[in-house]
Amino acid sequence: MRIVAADLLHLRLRLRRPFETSHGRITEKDTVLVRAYADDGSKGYGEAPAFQGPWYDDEYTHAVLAVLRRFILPSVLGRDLDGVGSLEACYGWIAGHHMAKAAVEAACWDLQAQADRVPLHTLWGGTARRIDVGISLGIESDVGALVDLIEESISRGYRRVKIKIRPGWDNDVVEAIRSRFPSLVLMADANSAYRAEDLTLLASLDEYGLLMLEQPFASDDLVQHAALQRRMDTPVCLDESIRSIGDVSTAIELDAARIINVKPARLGGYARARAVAVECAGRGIPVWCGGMLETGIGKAANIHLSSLSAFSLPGDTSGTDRYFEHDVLREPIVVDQNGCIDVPTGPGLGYEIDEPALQKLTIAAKTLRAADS
Ligand code: OSB
Ligand code: MG
Repeated sequence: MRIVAADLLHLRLRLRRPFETSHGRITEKDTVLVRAYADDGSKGYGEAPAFQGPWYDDEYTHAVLAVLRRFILPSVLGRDLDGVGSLEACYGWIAGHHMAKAAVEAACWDLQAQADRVPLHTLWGGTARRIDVGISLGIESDVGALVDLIEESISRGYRRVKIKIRPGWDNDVVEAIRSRFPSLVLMADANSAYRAEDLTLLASLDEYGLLMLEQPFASDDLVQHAALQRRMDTPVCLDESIRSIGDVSTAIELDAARIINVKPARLGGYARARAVAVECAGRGIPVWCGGMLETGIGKAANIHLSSLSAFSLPGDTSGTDRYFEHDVLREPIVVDQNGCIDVPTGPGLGYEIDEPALQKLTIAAKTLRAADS
């Protein structure tokens, strides 16, 4: 396979509802799409779902665009690729920039799956026909608003709810939600908002029977996560801390996490995400597929990945209708009344792209070509 050209697309999508985490609130989501053209004329899509600012991790929209344009795409364009496995030889020398790399890698997987006429999950060994998903709800102005959102989510079929917490929006909120929804499968995500002195407060969340507590401390502070895990029965889950297989080994060695959030974008692509998931499953650590408020293109690939047997917990792959007014797929991704999404069976991503809609959402575009094509 040879990639002869690629469109680098910067999209801006208005969120249906502002999304607030411990880092602040966003009302629109930027994302970067790579549309890669193979020498046989086929098109593959990949998404780098970084945010406008570097608050989740150190990547952000304009950094993704710059590194793709200056380094990653030039390293790939025009090269003879023996499948996705050859990408490492092209851009393995580039440090970091996992989300940018993940977009190119996903586009290559899409091209390869289309060439083989199989859905992505077949290339990855995924076997589930439908996947369990949940919904991640942001911080609201008051608990009543969050209760309403949870009720609406349950009525739409979601059976696992994640709420965001931060100092001042934690214990009381979890207590109120738990008393209102005694049997709900509930979890909390702090996006690194806590410090060592909060250990006792966090350990007291044990009484609410959470499915897990996600990333309470800084991404580079595994020792603190281990200290908390020693003091609580609720499994600690790591998100931001996990960027490689090595990070998984360190976390397990330290008993800093008993569950891992596998995000292909953060990990640098689907091959690495799959390797992390398989490693975790082999070591008895349940995994689930996280989300980055992706468009349908990113979510579609995540659905295929989630069909691997290692993914034993519901992921943050909600229906496309919950994120944006207008998405980039012709048909929405829908969650059924059992909180499940059907894994598509068509070639590649298995969903059709709505090109006119995609174009309307694009605020900047640049085409890169192989130097010799
Ligand atoms: O930490 O999982 C996270 C959204 C933006 C940044 C970080 C996170 C999230 C979510 C929502 O929790 C996931 C989704 O529904 O895409
Ligand atoms: Mg998280």
